[in-house]
Amino acid sequence: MPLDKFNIIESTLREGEQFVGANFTTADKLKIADALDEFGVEYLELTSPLASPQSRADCETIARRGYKARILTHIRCHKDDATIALDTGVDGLDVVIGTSSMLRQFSHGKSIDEIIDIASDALTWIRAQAPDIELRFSTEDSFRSEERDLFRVYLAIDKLGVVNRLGIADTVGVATPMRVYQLVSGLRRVTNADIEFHGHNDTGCAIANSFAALEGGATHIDTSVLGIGERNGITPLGGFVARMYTHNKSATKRKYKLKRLHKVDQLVAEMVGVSIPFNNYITGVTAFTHKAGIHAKAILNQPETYEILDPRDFGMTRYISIAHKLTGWNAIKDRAEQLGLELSDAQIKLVTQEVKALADIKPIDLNDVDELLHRWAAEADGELQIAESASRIANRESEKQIA
Ligand code: HCA
Ligand code: CU
Repeated sequence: MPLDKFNIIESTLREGEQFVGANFTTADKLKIADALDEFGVEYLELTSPLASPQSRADCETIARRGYKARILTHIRCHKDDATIALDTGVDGLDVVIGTSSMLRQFSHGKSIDEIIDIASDALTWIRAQAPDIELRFSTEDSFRSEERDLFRVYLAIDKLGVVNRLGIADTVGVATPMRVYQLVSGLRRVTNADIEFHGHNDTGCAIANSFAALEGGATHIDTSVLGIGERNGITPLGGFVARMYTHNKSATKRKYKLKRLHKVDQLVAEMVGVSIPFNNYITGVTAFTHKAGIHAKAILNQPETYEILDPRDFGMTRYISIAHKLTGWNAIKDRAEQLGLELSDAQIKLVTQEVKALADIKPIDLNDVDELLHRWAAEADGELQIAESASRIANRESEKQIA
């Protein structure tokens, strides 16, 4: 399957609500849902309607709002949960049950056989109630589950023919891309169902793991804005989109309104009381900032030399930092041109040396560079005037002599 056929299940309104700073009001949720729908994600996943009366009302409101994105809610593997969830009018249910020995021992206490029985019963019942709903079954903490247990569960559920999608969850962020690829491609070989991957980012692998899942045959990837979620969260929407843009620029540009990403990141950052991290994918303040002279020179000639993402596609702008000791004369020359100052290359090289010498003594900023450039330009101007008047005088002298 080509990797461009993937779907984003945007879970800011479910996993993201599990972020410690998130406390979304109905109005907040609608703003987030509107922004994500405009951006173009294929699905929005919402907190279970059983979480609170407001959560239930919000599910109903969002399900009725007429978004292009399909609306899902996330529930435990219980018929009672499913009944309430179906009543909200959502397009699909994401059903989850823990399969790892940890969760079996310390959470629900069920054996694998019991899990299969409970899940088969609940899922068959849900399908009977709602023949057209999108139904997903996922195993929580899949990567600390015995692989043979996992496959027994997935195969038993798949065989029922009632679910559209099987989910794999790296609940604790322990997986690596190779493991994800291996597990997803193993599952791909035994099922025709869609495959979803949900990856936590505890060890920084969430984006790479999501990509490896697609390479292994997954069809759906869970994200949240800025990656917010339990602990340090899951695959961030922006970082995942950066990865997919790099894989296939035109397909990703067609799928999503990339210029809206900054607004989405900013909106959610403000709502949960954080700033967009300086080194965030695409929207971080340094994401398109270049510094070293060698980089600056090449960037000025051809941005692709050091940029795999075109900032313009995301409505962002490139910045070349020139006020430091690593600067180079090409960048200083570019700045002189921006300021409309005429200096020869030899003069620009001397200014560059002065900038470096000054930066060795103290931290400097663009004003210091500009001041040096202006001073040099004024001096150069002065020298030119002296030279011009000297040549005019010399000319007059020689005219006199001829006369
Ligand atoms: C959690 C549940 C979950 C569910 C993922 C899924 C996880 O622990 O809060 O339904 O695919 O990380 O396992 O978010
Ligand atoms: Cu999770």
